[in-house]
Amino acid sequence: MNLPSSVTLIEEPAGYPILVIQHAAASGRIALNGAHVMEWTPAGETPVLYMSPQALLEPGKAIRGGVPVCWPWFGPHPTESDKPAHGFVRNLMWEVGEVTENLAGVTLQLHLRDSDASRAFWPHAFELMFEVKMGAQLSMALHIKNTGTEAWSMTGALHTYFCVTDVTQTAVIGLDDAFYVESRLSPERIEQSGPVYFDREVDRNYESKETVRLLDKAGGRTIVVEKSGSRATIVWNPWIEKSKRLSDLPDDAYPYFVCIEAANAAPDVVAVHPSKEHVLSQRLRVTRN
Ligand code: TA6
Repeated sequence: MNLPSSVTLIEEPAGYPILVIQHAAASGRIALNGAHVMEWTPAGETPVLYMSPQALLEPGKAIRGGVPVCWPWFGPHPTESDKPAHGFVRNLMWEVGEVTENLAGVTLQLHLRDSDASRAFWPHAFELMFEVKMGAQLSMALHIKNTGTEAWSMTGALHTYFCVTDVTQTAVIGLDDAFYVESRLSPERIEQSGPVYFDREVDRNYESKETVRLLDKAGGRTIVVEKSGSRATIVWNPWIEKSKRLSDLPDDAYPYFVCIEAANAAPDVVAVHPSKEHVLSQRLRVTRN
């Protein structure tokens, strides 16, 4: 593995490889388990991605925080409840491809293709290439290629956990007038009016392609989330009761993060034909209020 000077590979804990980025523009960490961006801290900023202090760092387990890569389905498996939520690629070990650096930051490519392990969950042939550009901004692009002979359909998400200082003083701006469904509880489409605020569990799938802003009023900053290849934006905070049900999240952690997820989620289901590619991507940046 040929790594530039600002990137090192560690095992922490043993048997759990993590790429550590220390660049003048930003620092960060990416676990090879799930090609999971765990940390991104632009120079002069505080961490942008939330990581649970109880996150499990074990091969085959999803990490509570950072940016879980959810694919080839978002949420529960549509028909088979015994399959893992949010697909299986966040639980598999990815391979490191090209890693380069320049004055702006570091570009890392990670790869995953179908295998006996993947076929245990999903019968199709695929190649994924996840490209992460880490610097003053953070860009992530999931390149999804159908290497088989028949078309298949997918959903997925870049399930990003953002640090906030106080979720009750936080708003998501940019979804005004978009329709959403809540928590998969009901198919009722509700129209958003104004910013999204948090005073209960919020678990919404918005029909939106738009850039959104996460206004962390108490923290004095705004995180801008631009995206492409996505017509669904998921907004989630578990609030009190759901937090208690998540063993890898402290009960009192819910005030300190919001998930905003660039997604392909029903009704935004994507068909990929043989030799064709779909790209789901997002770009994050931080501004001071
Ligand atoms: O993106 C929101 C959501 O679908 C919530 O319903 C909640 O389940 C969250 O994902 C976390 O899912 P996970 O499988 O990572 O615990």
